[in-house]
Amino acid sequence: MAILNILHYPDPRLRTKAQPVERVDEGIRQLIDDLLETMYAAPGIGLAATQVDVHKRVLVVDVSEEGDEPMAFVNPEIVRAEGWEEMQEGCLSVPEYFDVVQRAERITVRALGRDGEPFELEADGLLAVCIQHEMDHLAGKLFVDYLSELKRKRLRKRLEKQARVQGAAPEARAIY
Ligand code: GNR
Ligand code: NI
Repeated sequence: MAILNILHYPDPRLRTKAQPVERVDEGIRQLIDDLLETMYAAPGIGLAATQVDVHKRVLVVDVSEEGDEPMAFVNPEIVRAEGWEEMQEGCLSVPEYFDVVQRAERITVRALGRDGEPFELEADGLLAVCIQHEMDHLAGKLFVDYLSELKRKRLRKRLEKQARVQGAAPEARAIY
C-alpha cells in the first residue's frame, strides 16, 4: 500500500484520457488499494486513477459516514441516467475551491469490481454525483470545466500563483 501524489489543476496530465483495463490482475488490485489509501488519507470521498497520473479506467469511492464502505470500479460505463440535480462539489485536484455543478440525479453504472467480476449498480444522491465526478476525471474532465470562463480563469491564476509560492525558496515567499 502507498499514498500517491495527487496532481493539481491546471496540470495538463489531468487532461489525459484513461485507457480501458484489459484484465483485473494483481497490478490493478494494487492500484485500487493505493487509490483507496490515498483517498482516505486526503481525505476524500472518491479518487480516479487519472488524479495520481495513472491513465487507466479505475476509480474508487466511499461516501459512507464512517468511511468503511470502499467501492472500486474498473472500466465503468453509465448505462442509464435520469433527472437533474445540483450539488456543491469540491475536488482533491482543485484545492480549496467549491462550486455547484449540475449532473444526472440517478444513474446505473456497469463496471468490473476488484475481483474482476462485472456488476451493475443503481446510484442516486452523493454516490451518483461522486461516480459521475470520478468518471469525468477518467475522460480528462474536471468539475471546473462546468463553470463560467471567468470563474475558471480566476481560479487557474490563483492556483498557478499558489504553486509558484510553494515552489519558491522560503525567503522569497514574502514577495508574493
Ligand atoms: O472528496 C471529494 N468530495 C466531493 C464532494 C462533492 C462532489 C464530488 C466530490 S469528489 C472529491 C474527491 C475528488 O476529487 N475526486 O475526484
Ligand atoms: Ni475530483
